[in-house]
Amino acid sequence: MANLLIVDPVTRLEGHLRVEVTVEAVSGTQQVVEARLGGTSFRGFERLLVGRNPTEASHLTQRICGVCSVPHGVVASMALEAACGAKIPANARILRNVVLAANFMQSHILHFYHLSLLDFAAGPDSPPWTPEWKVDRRIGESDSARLIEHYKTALRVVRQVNEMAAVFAGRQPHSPAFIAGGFTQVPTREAIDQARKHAATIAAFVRSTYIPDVEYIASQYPEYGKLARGNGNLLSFGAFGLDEGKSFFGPGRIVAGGGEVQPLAPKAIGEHIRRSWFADSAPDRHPSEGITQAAYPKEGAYSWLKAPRYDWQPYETGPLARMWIAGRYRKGISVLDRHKARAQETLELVEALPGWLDGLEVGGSVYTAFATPTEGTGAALIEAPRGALGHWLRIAESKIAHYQVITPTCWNASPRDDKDKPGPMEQALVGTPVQDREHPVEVLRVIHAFDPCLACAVHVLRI
Ligand code: NFE
Repeated sequence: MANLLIVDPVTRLEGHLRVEVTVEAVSGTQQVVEARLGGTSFRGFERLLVGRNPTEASHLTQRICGVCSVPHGVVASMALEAACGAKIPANARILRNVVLAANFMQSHILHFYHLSLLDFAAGPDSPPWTPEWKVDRRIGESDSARLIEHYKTALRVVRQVNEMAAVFAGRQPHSPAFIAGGFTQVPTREAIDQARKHAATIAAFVRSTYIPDVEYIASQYPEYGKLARGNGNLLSFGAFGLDEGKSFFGPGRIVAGGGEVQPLAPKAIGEHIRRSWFADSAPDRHPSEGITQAAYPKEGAYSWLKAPRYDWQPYETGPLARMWIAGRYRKGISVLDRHKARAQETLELVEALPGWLDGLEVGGSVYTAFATPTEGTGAALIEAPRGALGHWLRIAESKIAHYQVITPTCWNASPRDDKDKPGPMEQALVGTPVQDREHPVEVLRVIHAFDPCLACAVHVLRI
C-alpha cells in the first residue's frame, strides 16, 4: 500500500493548502512519519505596493485577506506611524483595539463552528453537508444535531460581531477606518452603547455555547489532548496596547515548551526560501530587506510560502502561543489545547470590551496629523487572530520603495528552511495516527487546529 498520502486542496480553511504525509507503522500503529505542506498560489502583494503612496498600504494590505483584514489595516498604519514618528490619540488606540478584538472573535467562532466542527461531528445527510468523507465521528445523532444547530446560530453571531465592529469601523471586511495617525470615527455615546449591547449578546453565546461545545468535543476525543505537540516553540508579537505602555497580550517567546517567557528581538527574524518557489541569494534574510521574486519551477521547492524563522528556529504562533506567553492558558500544547485556548481567548476579549469602551472619550480626538517623510523606514508587529503579523516598510521619494509582510500562517504552515528543518505544522503532524489511508481525517484535525489561512500566506498576482 502506498505510504505517501496527498490531500490537495485541504478544505475548510482559507486559501489553497496541499498536504503530503508519509504514513508508516511505528510500534504497530500506522502514523505520519513525515509531512510536507505546500501553499499552492503565488504571493506577490509586496510587489503590488511598490511605487504607491505610503498611506495606501493600510487599505491595500487589508485586501490580503477577507478574514483578518483588520490587523493588516492596523499594523500597516503603525508601520507608517513608526516611519514618521507619529503618536496617535488614546481614543484611536482604544478604537483599534475594540475593532481588532471583534475581528479575533468573528474569526475564532467561525473557525470552530464552520471550519473545524465537521471534523468531529457529522452534519445532516444532505447538501451542503454532503458529499463528505465517511469517517469515524463518535458523537451520537442527538448531540450532533445540537452542535449543527449551534453551527447555524454561530453564523448569526459572527454577523453580529461584524456589526459590532461596523459601529465604529464601517464596512467589514476591508474597513476604511484604519489610517496612519489614528482612526476615522469620533466615538459617540450612541455608538458606545450600541457596541456594549452587541458585546453582551456575544459574551452570552461564548459562555453558554462556544466554550461548552469545545469542552464537549474535547471530552469525546481525549487522545487529541496529546497529539500534535510540535517542537513547543511559541511566538507572540503582542497586541492590544493598554494605558501606561502595557498590553493585553505581551510580546515574547517560549522555547521548547519551557515556562520562562523569552524576550523578542525583531532583528532575529529571517525569511528562508530554500524550499520555496522564490529566488534569493542570501539565507535568513531580514524582512526589511526581503525579496519577493518568483522562481518556478525550482529544484527541491514545494511551496509558495517562505519559511520565516526566529534565530533560525521554527515557531508556532496563534491563540495558544499568545495565551501561553501572557500566562492566561498553560494546560498543554496539542490539537485540543489549540481549540481551548482560542475559545478562552474569545471569552477574555469579549469580557475586556466593556472596560475598553469605558475608556473612550465621547467626541474626543481620534487623529494626529503627520507628514509622510520623503525617505524613511518603519516596521510594526502585532497579533492577528492566527498569530504574529509583521509589516516592514521603506519609503523613498515619498513612495513605497519596499514592503514586506509576514503573516501568522507563514510561520505555522512554512515549508522546510535553509537547514531543512520542518515548519511547525509539518513537525506537529509527525506521530499522528492514521486509521484509514483513503480518508486521513486525523491529519485534517491536526491541520485545522492551527486555523491556517493560505489566502494570507500567499497571493495571486499577474507578474
Ligand atoms: Ni487570512 Fe491572517 C490572520 C493574517 S493569516 S487570516 O489571522 O495576517 O495567517
